[in-house]
Amino acid sequence: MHVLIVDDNEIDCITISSFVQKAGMNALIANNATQAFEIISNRDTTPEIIVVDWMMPEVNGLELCQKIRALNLSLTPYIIMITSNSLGQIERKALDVGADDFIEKPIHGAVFIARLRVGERIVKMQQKLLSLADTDELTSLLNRRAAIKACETHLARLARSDKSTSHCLIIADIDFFKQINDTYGHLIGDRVLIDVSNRIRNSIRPFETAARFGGEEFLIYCEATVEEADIILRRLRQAIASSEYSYNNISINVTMSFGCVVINKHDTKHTINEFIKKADDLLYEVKNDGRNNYKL
Ligand code: GH3
Ligand code: MG
Ligand code: MG
Ligand code: MG
Repeated sequence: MHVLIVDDNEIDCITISSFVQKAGMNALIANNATQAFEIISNRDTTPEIIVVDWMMPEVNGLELCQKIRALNLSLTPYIIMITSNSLGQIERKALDVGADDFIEKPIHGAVFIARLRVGERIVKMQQKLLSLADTDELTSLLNRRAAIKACETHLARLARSDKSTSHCLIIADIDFFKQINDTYGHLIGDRVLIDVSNRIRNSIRPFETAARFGGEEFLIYCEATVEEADIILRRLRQAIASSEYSYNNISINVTMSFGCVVINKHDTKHTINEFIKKADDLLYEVKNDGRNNYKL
């Protein structure tokens, strides 16, 4: 748990950070709003909890709190506002602009730590829900929603990159999967889906995206040139088809068909759905040509 402390007073920063450390959390210190935003926008230090002092020169705690909320961060941080007085409806104003909690100085260590724990509980619940919303329950791969989100992030990165890199988007579909269900039953069908997912996961690098896009349809997104995409596709086809799927006394041969579109920097004005459609059209051609193959 990263806790960002934003306070212009050095002594207060040290006191608060000692409580944060006592709670077993990681303290980050900013003395003003500019420093705070630098820490917040750094992926490695994005804080889950932010402790904001109300009275600060330039941007005060109230404005800072409002600005943080306007960022619409993927994880909404838990904000604790701290002030040395409670005059003029300060508490209500703090909560109104998006603070989750409000504490008056001097800070009582044990109570502050207990309040950090409240923040931690809420952040963890949020993380759990976010992860559930992005994960396919059966295969633990990303689900369709998360796949589109991840592809959009990859695409935005490609649009900004100055290198002549390219990406590839693959739509993969299990061949004659209905027959597997009809012959062996839905439960075996589900186990095949899990094993196919694991073979896909093991065929790509950890930072590349693999998702269950629909029933027995998958999406894979990699950084690759046409030549590299060809190698990836060959590896995927091979990984799926090379060995049998064995469950007790049942042995099943599974194959997959793949359609792949290579995306260059100058293509990035198109939407992800357009690339998916292209990959899907190629997949359809592979199906018509006899399956267990790929096209790009
Ligand atoms: P093709 O080679 O043309 O893709 O044929 P197919 O039989 O794989 O394609 P079709 O679209 O006819 O059948 C897909 C099947 O996938 C039908 C559906 O019942 C099954 N399916 C979809 N989701 C699941 C699931 O979560 N578990 C199981 N066991 N089956 C599923
Ligand atoms: Mg101050
Ligand atoms: Mg199929
Ligand atoms: Mg299908």
